[in-house]
Amino acid sequence: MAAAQGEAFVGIPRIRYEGPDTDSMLAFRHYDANELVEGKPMKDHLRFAVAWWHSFRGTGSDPFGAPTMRRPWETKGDSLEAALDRVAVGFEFMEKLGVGFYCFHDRDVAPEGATLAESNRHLDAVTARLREHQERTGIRLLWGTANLFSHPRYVHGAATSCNAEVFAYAAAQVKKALEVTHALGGAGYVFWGGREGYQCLWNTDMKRELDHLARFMHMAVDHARQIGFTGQFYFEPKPREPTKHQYDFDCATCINFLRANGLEKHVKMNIETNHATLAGHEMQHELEYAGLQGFLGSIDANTGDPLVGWDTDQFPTDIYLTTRIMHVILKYGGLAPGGINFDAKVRRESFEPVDLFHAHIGGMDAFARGLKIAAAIRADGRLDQLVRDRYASWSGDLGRRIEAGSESFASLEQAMLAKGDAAPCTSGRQELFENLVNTYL
Ligand code: XUL
Ligand code: CO
Repeated sequence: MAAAQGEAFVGIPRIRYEGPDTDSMLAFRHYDANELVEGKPMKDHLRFAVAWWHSFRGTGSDPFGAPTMRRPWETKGDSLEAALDRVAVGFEFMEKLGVGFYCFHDRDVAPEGATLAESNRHLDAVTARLREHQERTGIRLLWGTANLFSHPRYVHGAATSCNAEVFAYAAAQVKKALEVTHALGGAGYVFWGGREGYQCLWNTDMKRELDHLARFMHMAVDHARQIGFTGQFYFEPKPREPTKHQYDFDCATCINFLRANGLEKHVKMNIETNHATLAGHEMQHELEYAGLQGFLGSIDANTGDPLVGWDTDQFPTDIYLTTRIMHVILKYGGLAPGGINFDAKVRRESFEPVDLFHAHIGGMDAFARGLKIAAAIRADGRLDQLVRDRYASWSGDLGRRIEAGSESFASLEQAMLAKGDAAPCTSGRQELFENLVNTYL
């Protein structure tokens, strides 16, 4: 195949659904964008997004080694010109992959300048370019965010810095990031803690830092209202890394923070698999917890390595994991306006451009299978019925009265004194439940 002018991913075709029997490794076996599941096209259930930072800025460097990625189009360093050229590369990738969305931090798409004003000019120039490509391709921005953690000014955090001018700078940066997200028609805006946390409690005024974080988020919400941005705000939990303790530890911590500070109407959760496991939770737990509280917003899809204790941000290929995720998402009515952002990076050993395709195809197929399996579990209804059976006593007289609030300790004491003991419990049948789930895989 002849390379189109300026083509970056030479020789890679548009990735198509070819079904499970295809021999091609550059095809979808399970993700068929328009196939209906529970009456809705797969693309609308899954709303896949590519993370600009990992896919187009990831270098493959790690704490022990230099960059490894071979990216033939990266010839102009971290300049504005390079950032502008990279937009075409990113959109070529997303068009060939067939995803509908992308996500970025301000500093992924445009380089930091010598001053805030210069950084803003860079961002404006790249935004114009992004907009052209969005219009050309129909690919949309799922969410934008600001990088408030890489620059040395953010050494002590941004909104929770001990330095008030750093707070002010971060506010200016988020103001601009919101405006750019709005200009690009972004469906959301994410707050991830970055360095909002602490390394040592002896030098930390936690109350003050948390108050500042809340003030910061209120200012963001106010500014969004002023500029007419109606996208969804998200808070992304992560328990640690880079700080020893991040204030956005897990969903329960974040939701408490939002409620305690009057932000609950404005902000939902953006839940990342590897962050959930770092917090000692399963992803299913985090989704379920956010869902039952009405805070399920969007997800950052990736996975960790059970033998490596940090945020390895690997592409998810485990169908059991994606089944669990999609089962909760279907239960709570879907993610829109959120979606599934692959906050994942190819391994530093996978340094060729084609590896970016293998990684995303694998993740998309894993989620497509998870979606179909979860829908089959729901259509069959046996799992739900078993759960309902387990709680059957709560549909009896006594259970209903307790749930309705018409019993008290005194009335329950009377009932149990009269009976002498509670009815015997039935088996939890965990193994049966687990075996049943495996029958759909
Ligand atoms: C970091 C992380 C971030 C957020 C956006 O672990 O997940 O990339 O998703 O700032
Ligand atoms: Co993330």
